This record gives sequence, C-alpha cells and structure tokens, in this order.
Amino acid sequence: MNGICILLVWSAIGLNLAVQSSNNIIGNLAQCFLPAARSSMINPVGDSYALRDDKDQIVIRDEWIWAAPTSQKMTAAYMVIENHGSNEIDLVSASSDAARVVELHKMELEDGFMRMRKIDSIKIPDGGIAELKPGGYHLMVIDLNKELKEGDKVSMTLQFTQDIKKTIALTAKPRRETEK
Ligand SMILES: [Cu+2]
Repeated sequence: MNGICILLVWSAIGLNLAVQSSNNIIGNLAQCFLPAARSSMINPVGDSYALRDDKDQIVIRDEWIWAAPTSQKMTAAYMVIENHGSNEIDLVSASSDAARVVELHKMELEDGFMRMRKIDSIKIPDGGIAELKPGGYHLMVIDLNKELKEGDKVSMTLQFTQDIKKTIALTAKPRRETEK
C-alpha cells in the first residue's frame, strides 16, 4: 500500500465517512484496494479495452480465394464473417500484399445479367453473419503480383468500423473443386 493510500485510510477512519460523502475519497480508496475498479475509473475506453473487443467480436471462418494462373491478374476472395458483439459492424476495406488493390464487390442480377459492382461496405449485423460467396458479396483482388496455386496461402487484412482490424490467411482453391 503506498503513501497516499495510507493517508486516505487514515482520513476515512479519522473523519466521519457519511459526512464526507466525497466520491473522491471513496473512489481513491477503491483505487487502493481494487486494481480493476481503478483502471476502469481512470481510463474507461483505453487501448487495451478496444483490443479485447476486437478479438472477441469478429470471427472469420471458411476463408478462401480462387486460384489464378500468372496470366490472370484478378481473382476473388470469400469467407463468412461472424459478429459476436452487440453492435452492427461494417467491413469497410481490405488489403493484401499479394495484390495492388482489394475492393468490396457485390454480384447482382441486373436486366437479366449477373453484374458486379463496387460497394463501400458490407454490414455484419449484431449477433449475425455476412456471407461472402460466389454470386454475392466478394472481395475483388486486383492486380495480383503472383500466381496462386491450389493450397497457396494469401494474407489479407480486413478493416472494420470501430477500429477493428483482422488479418487472415486465405487458402487458394482451383475452380473444379468449388464449382457445381
Ligand atoms: Cu468483383
């Protein structure tokens, strides 16, 4: 127990606590005895708090990417994103060291044709999932800088709202395996 704590205990005993209803003294006393209470009082939204949320809230599974020969400069990545938190989270961007740029895309039926367009974000509702799959949402991987063979791993960093960032390793799959 440090000097200030001893002083506070002394003043709490020496003076009438009820009269002294100063939150300050009570709070400081709590800080002396309760390290957890102390950190939450001093810094309710500290960095460590945000990091813990990040780790718990977003879970990514079934992540994969279409394999691509050297002649093919573009491919697409898919995954399921689970939101275990109580707030909606948006995927807002992605990047990979295997490509110049990664865009968020959506495939839609338009005038009888399947067309894809760039979108700004993909929502993951609280307690729900976002499914990125062929024919729907996907990550367009543009200007690949290497060949992607079956089983190759591609690292990708996903940026979400609320400062959540995730780095994943996508496994390359050849067309024949995933096409129906
Ligand atoms: Cu696309």
